[in-house]
This record gives sequence, C-alpha cells and structure tokens, in this order.
Amino acid sequence: MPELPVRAIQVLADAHPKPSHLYFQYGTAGFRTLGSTLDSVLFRVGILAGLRSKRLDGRTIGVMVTASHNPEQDNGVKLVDPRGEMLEASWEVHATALANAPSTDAFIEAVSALVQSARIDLSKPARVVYARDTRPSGPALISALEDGFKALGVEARDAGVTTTPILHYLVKAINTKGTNESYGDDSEDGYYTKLSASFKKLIAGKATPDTVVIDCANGVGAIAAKNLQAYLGTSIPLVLENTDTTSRGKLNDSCGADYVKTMQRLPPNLVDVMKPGQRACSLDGDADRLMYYYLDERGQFHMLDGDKIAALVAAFIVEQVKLAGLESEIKVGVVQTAYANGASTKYLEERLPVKCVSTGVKHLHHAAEHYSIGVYFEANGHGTVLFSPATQEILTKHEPSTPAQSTALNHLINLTQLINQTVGDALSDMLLVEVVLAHKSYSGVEWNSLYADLPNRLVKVVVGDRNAFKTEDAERRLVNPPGLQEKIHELVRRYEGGRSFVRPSGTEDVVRVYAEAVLRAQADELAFRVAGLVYDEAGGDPAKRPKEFI
Ligand code: G16
Repeated sequence: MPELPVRAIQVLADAHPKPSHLYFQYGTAGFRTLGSTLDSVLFRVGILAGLRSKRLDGRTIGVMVTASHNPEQDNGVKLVDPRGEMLEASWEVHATALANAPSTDAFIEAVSALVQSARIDLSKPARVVYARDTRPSGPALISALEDGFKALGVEARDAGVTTTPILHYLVKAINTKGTNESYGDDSEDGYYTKLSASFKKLIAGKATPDTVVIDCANGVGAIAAKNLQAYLGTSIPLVLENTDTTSRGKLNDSCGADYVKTMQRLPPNLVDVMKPGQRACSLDGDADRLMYYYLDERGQFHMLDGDKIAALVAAFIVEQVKLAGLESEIKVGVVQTAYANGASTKYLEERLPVKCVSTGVKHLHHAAEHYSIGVYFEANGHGTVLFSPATQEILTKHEPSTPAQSTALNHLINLTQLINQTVGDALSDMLLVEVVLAHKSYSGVEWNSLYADLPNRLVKVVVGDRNAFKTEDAERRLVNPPGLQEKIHELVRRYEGGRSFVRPSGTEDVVRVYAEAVLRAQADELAFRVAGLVYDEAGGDPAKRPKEFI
C-alpha cells in the first residue's frame, strides 16, 4: 500500500506557509478573499484536488482560480467534481480543515486524517485540470497550486486562462470521453464548436438577431466571447465592449453583471454606445453570470435579470415539450432563491412547479436535477437548464408522429447541446436567450412585459462577524442573532407588498439585505431600514453608521 509522500509535501508546504492570523472558509463558491493572502490555500487545494481524484478512482477533478464578480484585488479557488458540478458538500469541510492547519506538521496530520477517514486508496492515479481568470494575482497562485500537484504527484492538465464554465465543460468532457455519454471534445475548440453548431441549427430559418452589445467586464469573458464570435460567423452580430483584460484596475470596475444588477443601471461607458431599442448584456469576471438590458425609445434603462431569463426560457421549453407531444412524459420545473423577484415567482408558479432553495449554484443545481427538465437561475444571472439522463433518452428515442412534432423534438435536442449543463454559462445563456427571442419574434420590450418586476433593493452591510448571522427556510428567516427576525418582520408589515430578508454572503465579508415593495421609494426605504437594524444589532460603530441606513 503506497504511503503519503510526506517528505515532498513537507518541503513544498514549508515554501507556502499559512498566514497565522487568517481563517479561510470554503464558502458559496470556494475560497475567496484578498488574492495576496491565498498562497498557502492554493498549495493545499492542489493536494486536496489530487486526493479527491484518487478517492474517485482517478477521475479528473477541476480547479478554477477566480474571484468572479469580486473586485480585482480578490481571488479565489474552487473545485469541480467529475460530472462538471460543484464539489460535493461533505468535502467543503475537508477543504476548510486543510486550509486552516496552522503549520506544515499540522497540515500533514490533517491530510493523513482525511486519507484515513475518506478511505482514500493512494495507489490510484490523481488527475486534475485547472485554469484561471485574468486577475493579476493569478499566475503566482497557479504556481502555488502546481507545487501542490507536484507534492502529491498529480497528473495535471493546464487549461490556461479561460472562463469558469469552459473549465466545467472540460471536466465533464474529459470524464465522459469515449463513453456513450460523451459531452463533447475535451478542448476549447470542442466547446465553441458545440455551442455555435447548435445555435446555428436552432436559428435556421429565423431572422438574423439584431446586434447584441456584450459588456465583457474587462475579464476573461472578453477572450472567450471573441473566440466564440469567430465560430458564430455571421449567424449573430455581436459588439464586444469592456474587453481590456490587461490594464490594472479595470476588471468588474463600473461594468459587468454584478454592477448592472446592484446599481440597476447601464455601465457608464455603454451610455454612448447603445441606441434606443438595442439589446445588450453584461458578463461577470469569469463569465458565469449574464444580465440583459435594453434602452427604450425614451432612452430609459430596463433590466432583464436571471428571473426574466428563467421566465423566458422555461416558457419556451414548456412550449416545445408540448409541441413535441411529450407533455405527459417530461415535467419542467424551475428553481429560484429568495432573491427572485416576487413578481417572477408569481408568474412562474401560475405555470409551473417552482422551488426555492438557498443561494449558491450548487443548491439550485441539485434541486433542478429532480425535474425532467430543471430550469434554474439566480436573480444575479447565474443559471442554466438541466435535462435529466432519462429525458435525454426520451428525446433520442421518441418517434414524432407529425412534422411539427419532429421540428420541436429537434429543437429540444439542439437545446441540450447549446446549453452548458454543468454550470451557469453567460455565453451559452446569451445564445439561448437569442434563440428564444428569435423564435418568439420578441424584442426586449415584449420579453420585459412577461411580468412587471416589483421594485427592489440589495444593500451590503459590513459587520464584525458575518458568521453570527444564521438563517433557515432557504435563507428567508434569520434565526441568529436572536430577536432580529421579529424586528424585520415588524418593519416589513408596514410596507405594501413588502418582503425582506438578511443573509451572510458566502463570497464577500458582508451581510446582504434584500427588500422589495410595490413602490420604488418604499423598497429603498425598507432595505435601508433593515440594513440599519442589522448594523445596530451587529455592533457596528455608531460613528461609522452609513447615513442612508435611516
Ligand atoms: C457565486 C455563486 C452564486 C452566488 C454568488 C453570490 O457567484 O456561484 O451562486 O449567487 O456567488 O453569493 P453570496 O451572496 O453568498 O456572496 P460568482 O459569480 O461570484 O461565482
């Protein structure tokens, strides 16, 4: 029975010491904090990824180095399981334990304990594919990660600088290669070919979509969008904006999906680019979120967020399932989080089964797997559609009895190719939206009028310890600090159509407050009042209390 290469781990671990004053937590999307503090975490994640692969019989694990929508100085790392989905929850605990072992000896002890408790057979191979986004701290962190691979003897494949969804795609493609579940060629070329070929089939015979402006957040999405553009050719005119991936300080700065969603306005540098009636969309820093919007004839901004994407896409899929004559066999459902606009939930619940789960793609993804076709989107634009294995089999075996059924069936089959079923993918989602708009002959206006959003506001509150905030009921109720939920409830009752909830962020050191109400001014007031309650309750310094926290 081979043993842990303790000596190699020791030597390399000593070169990546853990900062003694820091505690690292594997949160909503892996480890995420200031890039300059993550060296030891990356080294240790390299070893963890190798162990995870050994545990799964040498299947390939993904490692993505990114901090997505966070500011440029942050960075992060997350693991991707063999089917392309997020790391299994029980291993998040191991990740946190390994990252916080105070010394090299303690780290080796923690690794040995994991090998024992998870019954890892060290004779198995360890295979990992890894990538990073465009952050300046990326290269140094990758080299720490590679030291981790070296220490354990991992066979590692460098996927270079690419988007999070492409890395997820690669993981699934590598692990299904040569099987009858093959997900596609395990290369970027395979990814672009798969998306562009299915897109072209889906819009064949439809009018070419209007030009779409893509705000690439000055991140890795700019590189991927440019590559994709070459594969799409003239099938859809795209104008790429915010594509500066080399100047310091530009990533996600006053642009990108998170900016648009939280500010509820155009990125300032698009003001002169966009014409009335024109559609545009924003990616985030690693291109897994998508936010659409348009300016109306009066130049007014209208946002089409993840909830609107879910409504558009779910209705289209239901329609195609019916047209294909598969209504009784294929059940479509939608998964949302508490951030979903109340109006979207009402609209969807009148048409389909809808489930609410905690924030984080992993929660939505697992819930969506319970439907034949599960549509999941977070309001922030992170989401996709899952076709269960049984559904995919029905689609390939079903014999249509009319030409109309055959057309709809082909559309559904092509959708399974167009949609990145491993994780939210801004570029795949953008093409999906354009397909539906082309089929429905919708502009942004018709899409937006599916339902009217309730005015809402999202506020961040900086507190001493966000871990003091605990929630239940898919994050809709606070159970800690005691008594705070009752105070929030008391406030909410005073606002027509009022709803508000509070939860600790898993990616930033803040507590998030969401509120909505029938009137814009009321939604704002409710959000800031609840933020004030949170600030006071969490022991915020009265001298630093933000003025807007009424
Ligand atoms: C990540 C997760 C998303 C989540 C978001 C915000 O997104 O993948 O599921 O909605 O963080 O999470 P929180 O409110 O806990 O900070 P991304 O795009 O940053 O990777």
